[in-house]
Parts: sequence; C-alpha cells; structure tokens
Amino acid sequence: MATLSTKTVSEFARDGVVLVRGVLDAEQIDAARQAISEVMAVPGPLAQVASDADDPGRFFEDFCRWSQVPAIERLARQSRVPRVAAELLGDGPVRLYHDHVLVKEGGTTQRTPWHQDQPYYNVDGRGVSAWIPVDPVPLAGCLELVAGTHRGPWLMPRTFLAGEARWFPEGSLAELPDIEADRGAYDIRHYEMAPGDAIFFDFLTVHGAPGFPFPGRRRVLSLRYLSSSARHAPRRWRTSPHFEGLQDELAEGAPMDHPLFPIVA
Ligand SMILES: O=C(O)CCC(=O)C(=O)O
Repeated sequence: MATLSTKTVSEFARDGVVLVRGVLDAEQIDAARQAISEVMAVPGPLAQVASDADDPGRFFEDFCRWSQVPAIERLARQSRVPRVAAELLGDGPVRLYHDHVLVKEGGTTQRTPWHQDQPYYNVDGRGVSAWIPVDPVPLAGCLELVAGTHRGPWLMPRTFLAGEARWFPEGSLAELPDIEADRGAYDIRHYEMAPGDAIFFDFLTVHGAPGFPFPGRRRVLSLRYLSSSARHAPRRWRTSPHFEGLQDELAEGAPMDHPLFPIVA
C-alpha cells in the first residue's frame, strides 16, 4: 500500500532528497534511542570517533549493527522506513544495505564534510539512506543536502578528518566543489526536524552537516537500502563500511543476494 503522495515520489526523483515527517512513532523512537545507547555502550569493530581529541563535543559513529541489536533489525525491516525506501526507489523489492549510528554530542564543533556516500561503498546501482534523528534537530544543526547532485558525477571520497584519498586513487574522480565558499550557488536543503522525522536521500546526493553547537545531543539512526538495480562492486580498497570476506561469497556484478542484505520491502 502506498504511503507517500505521488508529489513526494516525483520530488525525490527530481531532487534526490525528500523529508518525510513522522516516519517512526513514539514507541519506535524510544526503541531507536535504546538501540543507540546499546551501540554506544558496546561499540562494534567498525565504530570510530570522527572528531579531534580537542573537540569540545564528540562525533561517534558505528556501522552494521542490526544483526546484534534486535531493535535496529526491527526498525530496519518492519517499520515504515523500508516501505518508504521502496516507494522512492520505485523499481521493485529493496534490500537492507546497512545501518549507521551517528551521534554528535552537544557542543561538537566537527563538521561532517560535504560528500556523496556511494563512492565509499561496494555497490553500483541505486540506493537510498534514511537519516532519522531521535532528538529534536534545529535548522542550524541539521544535515544539509544539495538537491540535484544525485544525477552525478561521482565525486572524490576523502577521509573526514585528514582529507586523504583512501578509496579511489587521487585524480581518478572529480573533486567536490567548495560549497561552503559559495553556498548561495547551490540548492541546499535542510530542515528543522522532530524525533522520528526522516530525510531520505539518494546514495549520490552530496550532503554534509554542521557541528552541533547546542546543549542537547544529536543522535541519529541512519538506515540504508539498495534498489533491485544494485550490483556488487568489490573494490581494491577497504570500503566504508567494510564487509569482511564478502568478495569471496558474492561475484563482482552480482545482485546483492546475500544474507547480509535481506529483502525487506
Ligand atoms: O550525521 C551526519 O553528521 C552525517 C550523516 C551522513 O553523512 C550520512 O548519513 O551519510
């Protein structure tokens, strides 16, 4: 059953980003908060702190925890989120790709640099992320997205702190423009968000986020889905996130038909 208006679906096709309010209900928001606490209490092997040691706050991230944290699995598979992802992608069944927990503590100065997600990944073909805060997010603390950039091209992925080219070799992809230097030249979308609202954006949409210069925390659960067009693209480098041993189990160019990526809608 369709949960979105045709206007929302066509906005996503045009812009590569759309806000959907109230995707999670109050019980699901509590479950997501609890799940984020579990992840932070026992971080997984892919967890990292993406802020400098002298940052007055902290930017914590962890990836791929749904198989250990049942509440993340329930939200990723059984909430409205995968159905919205399927409607937006509009080409048949969608697979869960992975989850990503992103917490900026109050006072964090670290920006999330402008980037596209897909060049860090091990897939070709389309996918969509749902960025779901479980705390109120003021406009000035929100993820920002550049409408229309989902049409490409792929842009050079770099490490967030040192700006190193750890994925595609230097010079092999175009560099991101200096968006901060000329913000008015871009169609930048951001929103004041309530817990349980979600920004859905294409894996190629350029996005970044300010620090969080506010007293509260900014806890986010991001759920990511693959369209049926997605194909395995093993890389010569360690992708982010990394899927240990996957290249031995799934051929290059194969559909993402593997227990790590269940069909969810
Ligand atoms: O939450 C953030 O600061 C950045 C989020 C992001 O880059 C993503 O969800 O892909």
